[in-house]
Amino acid sequence: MTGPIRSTCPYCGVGCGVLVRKTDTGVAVSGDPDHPANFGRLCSKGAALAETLGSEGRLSEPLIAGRRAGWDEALSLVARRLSDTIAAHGPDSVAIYGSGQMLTEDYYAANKFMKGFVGSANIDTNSRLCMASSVAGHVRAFGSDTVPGLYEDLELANLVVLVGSNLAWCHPVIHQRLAAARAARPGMRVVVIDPRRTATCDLADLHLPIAPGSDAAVWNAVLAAIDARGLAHWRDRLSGYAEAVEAARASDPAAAGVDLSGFIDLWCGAERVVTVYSQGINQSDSGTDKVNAITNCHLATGRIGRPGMGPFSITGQPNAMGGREVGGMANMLACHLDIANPRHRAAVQSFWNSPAIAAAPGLKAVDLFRAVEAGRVKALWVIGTNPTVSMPDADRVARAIATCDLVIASDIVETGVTRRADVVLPAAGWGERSGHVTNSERRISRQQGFLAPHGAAMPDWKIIAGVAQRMGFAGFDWPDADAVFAEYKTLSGIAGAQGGDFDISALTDEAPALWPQSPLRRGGRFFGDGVFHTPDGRGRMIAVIPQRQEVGMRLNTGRVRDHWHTMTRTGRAARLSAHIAEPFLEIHPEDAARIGLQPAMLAEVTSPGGRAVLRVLVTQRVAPGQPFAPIHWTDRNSAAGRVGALIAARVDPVSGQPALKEAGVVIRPYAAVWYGFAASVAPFRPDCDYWACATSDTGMRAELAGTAMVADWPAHARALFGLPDADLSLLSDPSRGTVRLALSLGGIVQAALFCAPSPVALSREAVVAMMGSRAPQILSGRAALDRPDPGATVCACLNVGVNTILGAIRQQGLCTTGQLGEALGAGSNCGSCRPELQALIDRVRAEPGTTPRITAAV
Ligand SMILES: Nc1nc2c(c(=O)[nH]1)N[C@H]1C(S)=C(S)[C@@H](COP(=O)(O)OP(=O)(O)OC[C@H]3O[C@@H](n4cnc5c(=O)[nH]c(N)nc54)[C@H](O)[C@@H]3O)O[C@H]1N2
Ligand SMILES: Nc1nc2c(c(=O)[nH]1)N[C@H]1C(S)=C(S)[C@@H](COP(=O)(O)OP(=O)(O)OC[C@H]3O[C@@H](n4cnc5c(=O)[nH]c(N)nc54)[C@H](O)[C@@H]3O)O[C@H]1N2
Ligand code: SF4
Ligand SMILES: [Mo]
Repeated sequence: MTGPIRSTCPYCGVGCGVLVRKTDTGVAVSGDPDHPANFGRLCSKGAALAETLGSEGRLSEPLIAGRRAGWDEALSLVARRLSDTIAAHGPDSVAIYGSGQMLTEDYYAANKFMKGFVGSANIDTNSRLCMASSVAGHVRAFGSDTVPGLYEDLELANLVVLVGSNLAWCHPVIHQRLAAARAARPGMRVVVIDPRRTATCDLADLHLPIAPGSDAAVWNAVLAAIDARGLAHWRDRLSGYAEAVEAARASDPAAAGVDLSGFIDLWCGAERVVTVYSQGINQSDSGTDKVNAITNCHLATGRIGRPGMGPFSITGQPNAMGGREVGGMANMLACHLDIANPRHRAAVQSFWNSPAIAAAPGLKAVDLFRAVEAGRVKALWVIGTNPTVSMPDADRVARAIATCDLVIASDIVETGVTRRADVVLPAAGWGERSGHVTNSERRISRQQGFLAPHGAAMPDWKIIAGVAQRMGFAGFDWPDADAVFAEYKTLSGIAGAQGGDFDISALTDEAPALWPQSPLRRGGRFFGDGVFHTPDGRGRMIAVIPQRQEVGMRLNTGRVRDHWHTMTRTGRAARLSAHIAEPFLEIHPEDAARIGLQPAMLAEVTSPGGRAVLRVLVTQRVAPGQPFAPIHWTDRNSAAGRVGALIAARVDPVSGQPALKEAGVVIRPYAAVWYGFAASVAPFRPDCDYWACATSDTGMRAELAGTAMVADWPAHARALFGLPDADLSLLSDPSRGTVRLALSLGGIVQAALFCAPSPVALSREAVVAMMGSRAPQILSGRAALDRPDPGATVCACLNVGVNTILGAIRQQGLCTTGQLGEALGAGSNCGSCRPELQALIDRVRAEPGTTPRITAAV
């Protein structure tokens, strides 16, 4: 490798450019200063990319019924069985369930394969769980799935509203750009609308902790005010204005549960306003209506498609947008063409020269897995996603997959799907293959390979093409990924000629470029001229009737800062697990008291669909009745951390997107009689009732608990760590019921276990640091364990813990994140933790004289 390779981060939809350099020990990843999404910035996840590339746990060869096979055998088998299934049961008995993390080339190949050659639109993706309501809302309002604005609009706005978006943790580089813009223009205002107080609120002038699900009532109240105050300057250019306003007037703003008047004044008073929204809006059984309640306000005022203005659906996955462009979902064709339009279908079929073209939308994710369960879909190919964790009603989905006649799984590691698959196909991961992604602002960038694929792994497009060719389909003999992209560009030109907005036929160089890139138009914003892609060219207002919200214990779910979904990649980096190492339940003190939950105890959460056991975090950040749990834990790293099992599969009737932000649950204390903490130099798999594992700097660490007493701790530990012959050091205190033990080989500590009848309080960092060292003191506790506990990591880059930070703030009287950076380094690298640092500063300021010992950073 000469000079750095330019690529794109594989995590969130911000789409940051990265530079990859070879080093003596591997590779180093840094932000690309020339990339217009991030201008050199990275968040903690992007900054740790180099640590996630290891080969441990990677799938290296195709597997047929668990047996290693060559590519030709595996692809031929898949081709034969798919052909047989289609011959016996028709095209709709086959389905692909893919991912917004597939590259555009992969998506293009999969879509062409299914819709053009298998002849079924049964190809849906995890974008159904993510962006479907935004897509449907865009199509209703604009006549096309077009994001009107650009990232720069957030910087140019006078008011930025973040609705159902935890930007600080989920799109950290945009958060940083917004924070910098606000610091430069103190007049700028930021409002956060989220029932939960998140890290994003540090930037907010106003946080509206609305009643969950009440967003439509909020935006209807804004629309009614827009109308009443004479601000609907575009009303004559729109259709449906009167009906939308009538519905808005009829809806009850009190449903929001908070006073909206200040917010309404701010919104009405700011010509330059951007409303950013994400899963708090989309993941709802009325998500499409909520999207349109927002677009209504921007359309009515004409605040769209001009600098500093517009509704902004921010995408989650690195190529969620690319998938929408390619037509990677069951109700789309390709290049924003319409599956219901015969002219569009004919154009695509003739370009593909294909024997068939799907004539009707296929099954959307929830229905797709129901059809698998019912045996109507007999062959399922899952690519780059793990529905046994991320789908609602996840246990039911796992059972459906287990009963399916033919399951094919393409992944980079073992997952809940690969374990149930008949054929496992090892995919080349990030850094091992090249192709394109499109970020939230429609910017197309390249992911560039710089490593040889692991083992026999191949890029997804090539795997799909290999199956297609073996089924006798013509048009899949691309020599490389560039050839796939070139074909796609040509098709987009045909779409453009049909009047579509998505045309990249004139995209020439590899620099990150905003679409469209057509002979007529390059990049820019959409709809600032008031002309839309609807048949009459008018923007459409939608009358929104807010749905009534159910009351009761409502579990909210979402993300944490340093993990990505099911953790197959971020889980490999110790420093990313140091921030939060265990699945948790945030719960309000009143709920905790009523249920009988103390901080750091375990809670058992049940719903009709499933069960989870989570660490209790008592906090006022959530309201009573609205506990929150993260989505990242699977059965690989926890005994019962999969919250997807708790969620009922209720969907939005328009978009088919499930309501993943709410599950009716029952919470009780988990009947643990002992709690433990374990660390080891080698991986181990606990088999006690409760456990949660994480990668550590020195190996592995785990939180444990059991519902029955253990008679012989040394024997238990030897079995747990697989160290039957190690030297044992044991310190037990029968009066307190505590046990501390270490296992060493040749004087080197291999593993340690600490147990107590209540949650174990000791410095995890100190125990972890002792693994692999000569530490005769490990059990005495005095030497290192009772050293000041740095606490859970807040700054992942420089490994600074929460207690260290609080100590410095108090003792040195620090008041700004900049001062903390100078004193401790914290927050001075990627900056992802600055919102938390600011929150800690605010906390110390608000509670003079108190010095609580804090062991969790969230
Ligand atoms: N660190 C990290 N970043 C990620 C990801 C990750 O896994 N980890 N995943 C990426 C992906 S694919 C996605 S889709 C995005 C998601 O990005 P976000 O949508 O920002 O993240 P979430 O945490 O899912 O949910 C956002 C917020 O919605 C709030 N919410 C819940 N119910 C309601 C409601 O009724 N109304 C309102 N207004 N808010 C509500 C929740 O409290 C939560 O704070 O993140 C992307 N970025
Ligand atoms: N309760 C609840 N559930 C949710 C959400 C929520 O907020 N709450 N959010 C939903 C949202 S928005 C999303 S996007 C989903 C995400 O959920 P998933 O898509 O299930 O999660 P990931 O862990 O991103 O799955 C990606 C898989 O692809 C594999 N992989 C990585 N690189 C490659 C590659 O190059 N090729 C192939 N073939 N495989 C690869 C990874 O190992 C991993 O197994 O979760 C959804 N589920
Ligand atoms: S914000 Fe972080 S996770 Fe998202 S693309 Fe940038 S570096 Fe990657
Ligand atoms: Mo997502």
